[in-house]
Amino acid sequence: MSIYRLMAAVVLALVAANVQAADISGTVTAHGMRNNADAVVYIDSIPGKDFSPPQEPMTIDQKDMVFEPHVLPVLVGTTVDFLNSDAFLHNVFTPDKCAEKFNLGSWPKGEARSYTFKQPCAAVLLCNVHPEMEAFVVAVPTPYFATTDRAGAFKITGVPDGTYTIKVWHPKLKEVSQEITVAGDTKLDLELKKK
Ligand SMILES: [Cu+2]
Repeated sequence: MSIYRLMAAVVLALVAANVQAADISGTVTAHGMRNNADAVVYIDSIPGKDFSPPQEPMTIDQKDMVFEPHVLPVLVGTTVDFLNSDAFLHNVFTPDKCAEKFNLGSWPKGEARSYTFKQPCAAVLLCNVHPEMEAFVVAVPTPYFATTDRAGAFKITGVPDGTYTIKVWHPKLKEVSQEITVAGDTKLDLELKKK
């Protein structure tokens, strides 16, 4: 079989496997914020369903004294590599119990240190060298999550039809929880307000 026929077969198999899966898309309005970015929209735990975390780690970079990305959602069990891309030392620690208040020490340019998020957690990440640095890892119980862009748009892909609890987390605004029934592609608009 030629490589092209093989690729075509793989694509067709993937399409067939995804027939039942839908997208949840829409916008989040973050009232009182400069823009609508950095909200995490996700499906909360589904009774009777466990999901395997990805084998490959996710990465948060420290570059020009900024954590990139600022907000990283992951499936519980995912390992995050914290990379230093600056020519000086950075540190990463969290005061949050759900991430075991980890402190990874400090390390030079080109190196990374890792932490595996073992339970649902919205952990703030700080650097004890640069107090202005801040980021968040949001570990959630399902692989169905997305972050919003500055316009507030989000898209969760590959969701099987069903009824779920959608949650929205934001660094500064009150968490929102809402039931949703997915039967094919589904639209959802949400509003976040002050705590
Ligand atoms: Cu730093």
